[in-house]
Order: sequence, then structure tokens, then C-alpha cells
Amino acid sequence: MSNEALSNLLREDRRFAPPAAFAADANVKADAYAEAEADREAFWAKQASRLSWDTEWSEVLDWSGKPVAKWFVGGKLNIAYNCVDRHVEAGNGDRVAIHFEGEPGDSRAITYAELKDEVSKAANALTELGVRQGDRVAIYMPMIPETAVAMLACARIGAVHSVVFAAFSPDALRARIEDAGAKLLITADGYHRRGGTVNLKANADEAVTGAETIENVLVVKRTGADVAWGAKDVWWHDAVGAASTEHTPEAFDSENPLFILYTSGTTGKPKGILHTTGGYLTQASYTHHAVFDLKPETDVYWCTADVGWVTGHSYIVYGPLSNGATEVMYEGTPDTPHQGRFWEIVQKYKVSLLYTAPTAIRMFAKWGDDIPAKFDLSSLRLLGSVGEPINPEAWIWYRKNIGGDRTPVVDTWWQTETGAIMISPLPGVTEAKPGSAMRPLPGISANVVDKDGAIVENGHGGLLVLDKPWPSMARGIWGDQQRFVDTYWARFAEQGYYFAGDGAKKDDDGDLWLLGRVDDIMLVSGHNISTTEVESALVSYPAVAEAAVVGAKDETTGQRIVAFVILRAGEQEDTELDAALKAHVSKEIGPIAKPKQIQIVAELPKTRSGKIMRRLLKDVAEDRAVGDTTTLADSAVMDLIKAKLPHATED
Ligand code: 6R9
Repeated sequence: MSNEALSNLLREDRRFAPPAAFAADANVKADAYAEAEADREAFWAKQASRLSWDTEWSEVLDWSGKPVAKWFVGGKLNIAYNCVDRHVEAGNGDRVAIHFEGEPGDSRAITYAELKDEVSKAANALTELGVRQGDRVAIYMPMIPETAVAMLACARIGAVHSVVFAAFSPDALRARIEDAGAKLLITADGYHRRGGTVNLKANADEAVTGAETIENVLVVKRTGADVAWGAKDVWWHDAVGAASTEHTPEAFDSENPLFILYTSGTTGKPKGILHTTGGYLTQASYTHHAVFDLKPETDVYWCTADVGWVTGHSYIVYGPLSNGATEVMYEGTPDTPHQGRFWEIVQKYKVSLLYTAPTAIRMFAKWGDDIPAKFDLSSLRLLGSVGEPINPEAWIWYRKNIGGDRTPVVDTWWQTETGAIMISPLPGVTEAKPGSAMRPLPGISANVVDKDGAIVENGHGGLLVLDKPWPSMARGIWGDQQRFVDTYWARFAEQGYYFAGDGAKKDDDGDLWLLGRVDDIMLVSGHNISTTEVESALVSYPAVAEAAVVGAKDETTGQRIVAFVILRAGEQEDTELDAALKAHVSKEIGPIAKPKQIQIVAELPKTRSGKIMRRLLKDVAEDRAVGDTTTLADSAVMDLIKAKLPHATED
């Protein structure tokens, strides 16, 4: 950032208080903030006590090894026991844990008692295959219940899982296997996607060729497709099928490694973020309870993320299952076989709590309001968002068209590195502002600072930092602790802050607005302008469904704003629209933020987890060859965008 603070441009005056009945019955009330403020460690110790420990901790937090924390020092617990067995012991074995919905329409309900048997069998099978505490297990799996079973089986025996998103290439999988030194790979023959099948096993085979550390490949049969079979391959239904349902969970140290998860890696080699046991589960479990207000007896919860991302780890597997939730797991895409598929699933399972991403919400808005209107969504009582800043207009669309104008919407900010939600409204407490993640949760502390680390006043923007340790914080980068220090802790070493890499502003009330990655912030005539604010202004124009904005080099202003815009279904591109959009942005946030150039496109480049890759659009806007596109979900998108821009080069 330049010397200018991040400009605070967009104003938003709409407010949404929790419905009275919701507030009265909320899991977490306003007093939690003061309680946590009075004694942060006592507060987290109380949340840790929501779990079942074999050995009590002797110290809540040891921060002497900063930036590597130890939480609940000396405590011992088993994560799988906490997520499964204890619910069965409490008499809830018949409760459905997972309603699985396959893309072709097949479905399966798995109760907690059945989950306990499956996890125990898998734990025995893994042990039989030589997996021991501390060994790494790579999991390259579709969205099927066996994926959660495999993760929990690793946790049960103290092995470290590394889940690799199923749409990653064989090379990406091999690099992650090698970095972690994984001994076992768990995969599937394939999965259903967009009406067809993907042969996952072929990718796994290619990855394992040359990955010396892999001793066995455990293969779940999902599609029944013909697969090549090698000497290391073992069918899941043979190994797990034959194993005993008796397995005694061993208690592991609170700091025992639980998983490695590689960040999406927009730059350089992906980082293997390491999470451990007691602190991670404490915060994943508490935040799920607090932010989603789960009532395990009556709610049906659905997180639409893929289990290959941190959202899937914390809010499909560990958070909800530790709380005894009944949840939906869906294999496929939102538009197969039709664009109402998500709403059909909400209707079918009477989903009450839904957690999805802004990219999906903007896509639903683009498809049209009439699609969700065809389904009964009256079971919904809370909506959540994660992954990117949610534009105020997308927030309003979500609440109105999905939430029937009655449900609270919680915008949850966090990262792979934070392990669990950090900044979010409390749905029964907070009067929410559309587009704001509002305040740090009880027990969490964050702030906005300038480039020198000085805290900015309300009404100003800057860099988001986390200034106090939290239970689910990453404990390092696998095999490269120096990179952990350099990436997150070096920038504000003097103040001891964790630097999140995101821009943010504090509004006049001190509520937080996330403004996107710092790398994306534009510098126009000496003003730091966030891409998020300009995008939000564009998305508030009725014809616009989605927008991505970049700063391109400009001789007079330093950078000029170039916008890429997707129109809603049925809207036409013309010269009047171009002028109208520019005038609209000028009116909403001021002439300084008016795009110089607006390009209407059909798609935007996104990572496989749905985040817009502005770096590539910047290449196009600056008329140079487009950089590394390997993390793109759909590499053809860039060709389409370049083809539309008259001056763009072909690389
Ligand atoms: C959970 C997850 C982390 C980055 C983060 C930020 C962006 C996530 C957000 C958000 C604004 C939100 N991000 N949630 N930005 N508002 N509610 O997405 O983890 O994949 O590691 O990404 O995503 O930029 O720094 P991860």
C-alpha cells in the first residue's frame, strides 16, 4: 500500500436485526463478548469443556514458542470419539449424521451408530495397512460419506490426513503426496459430475507413479467404472468391509498433528498448513455452535463446500459432527440436472441452516429469481457465506430469495490458516449490515492497521491483523517453519501481529468490512481503492450479476480501473449500458472509483474453490500474456475473455 490509507468509499445503511424468536432462543447471547473479554483463556477453557477429554489440560495457552502456540497443554482427547462415539453413548445413535445425495439422485442416510461402525472399521483397516500415529495419509476423494469416514479414521488412530481436492491434477496430487511424505493414498474409482463420470482412479494412478512413499492405495467403489489395478491397490470394501466394528479410540495429545491442508497457492509452491488436535476442535466446534446456532435435535445443516477445502474440514466434518448435527452432503454441481438442484435438496431434506459461497450466490442471482421461487424453502432459518467478500447486493438477494426475507445472514471471515471462523455476526445478537462480517467472535481479537502497524481509526481502512492467539490457529507450514514465520508473522513482527493478507476497513461503528486480498488493492491517483468496493457498486446495478475489477498500469493516474462484468440472464450489452454503469459507480462511491473500461464477459476466471483470480484479468487489462493458469477451475475462460478484448494478445 502507498502512504494513503485504504479509501473508505462505499456506504451501506441497511440493517437487519435478528428475529425476536431467534434471538430469544439463540445458542450464544450478547454476554459472551464481555465474558470472553474479561478472561479470554477462561472463556476458551469453557469452550474446550464442550468436548470430552481423557486427560484434563494443565495450562490453557502456552505462547512462549510464538508464533507456534500450544493450547490446552498436556490435555488428551480423541477427535473421532468426540465426533462420533460420544453421540452414540448419549443415546443418539439413531440420529442421522449424514444425508448423502448423489448427483444421479441416489441417496443414503447414515446414522451416528452406523458412522461409529464405519469409522471403527476404517481405523482397523488403516492400522492393518501399517498406518500409525504421525503417519501421513493422502485423501483424494469425491464428496461421498467415505471421505468423512476416512478423515475420522485417521484422526481416530492419530494419523495426519492431507485431503487433496478431487479436481486437482495428478501432478498437483503427486507434489502434495511428496511434500507430506504420505504412506497411504485413499481414493475412489470415480464420481458423478455434470451428468457424466470422472475416472478419479486414473488420475490417482498417474500421481502414484513416481511417488515413492506411497505403500498402498485404498480405493472406494463409487461409480463401478472399469479401473486399472496395480500391486499397491486395495478395495475399500474388501479391507474396510472385512474389518471389525470394535475399535478403542486412543487419546492423543492436544498438540498431536491432525491434518495438513495445502492452500490454494495463487503464488509459488502451495503451503501445507498444519493443524493440531485440541485447540482446533475446540474452536471448530464452538464456532459451529455459535455462528450456525445448531439445535442438533431439530436442525438440518448443509455446507455446500467441497471437503477438499478448509471449509469442508471445519464445517462439514469436525464442527458439525462434534456437535452431533444432522447434515446434508451433496456429490454434484448446482446445475445438474437443472439449475434448481440446490433448492430441490433444501426442500427434500428440510434444510434449516445453509452455508455457501458468494460466487455461488451471485451465480444463482444470475440464473434468475424464478428458479428458487419454485421450491419450498420455508425450512431455512439461517444462511451463511464464506470464501470471498459478499457484495451487499448479493447479501440482500440471498436473504430475500433464499431466506424469504426472514433469516439472519452470517458473513463469516476466516482462512485455512485460522482453522475456524474468526469474524462473523452472532445470528441471535448482531444487527447485521449487508456486506460486513461485523466483529470478531467472542474470544477472538482482530484489528485494522496501517502499513506501519498503527491501528486505524473508525471510518478508515488498512490491513487486517489478528493481534491475539486463538485456539485453531495454524501451528506451521509442513516442512518449512521459516516460511510460516516469513509469510504471516514477519510483516508486523514488532507488534507480534498475524498478518492475514487481506485489506479491511472499520466503519464509523467499528464494524469490519473485508476488502479483498492486499495484492489486489488498486492505486488510482494516490488513492488505495479496494476491488471489492468497486465490484459491489457494479453488482448493485440491477443488470449486473457479477463483477471483477483490476487496476491496470496507467501513465497519468498510476493505475486505471478496468472492470469485467457478467450480466444477469436476459440482459443485453449495449453502449448505453457502458455509460450507465460508469455513472452508477460514480454516483455510488465517487468519480475516483469510476472504471475507465468495462468489459462484458460470460465468465470470470476462478480458482477451484470459487475465488476470482484478478491477477489473470490484470494480465489481460495490461495487454500481456496471461500468467500461470494451473489453479483455474476452467482454463478455457481466459481464452473467451481475451477473445472479447480487441487489443489483447494471444500467448
Ligand atoms: C475459509 C476460506 C481465505 C481467504 C481470506 C479472504 C477470503 C474468506 C471471506 C473472505 C471476505 C469473507 N475470504 N472468507 N473475504 N469475506 N467472509 O475461504 O479459506 O480458502 O484459505 O481463503 O478468502 O481473502 O484471506 P481460504
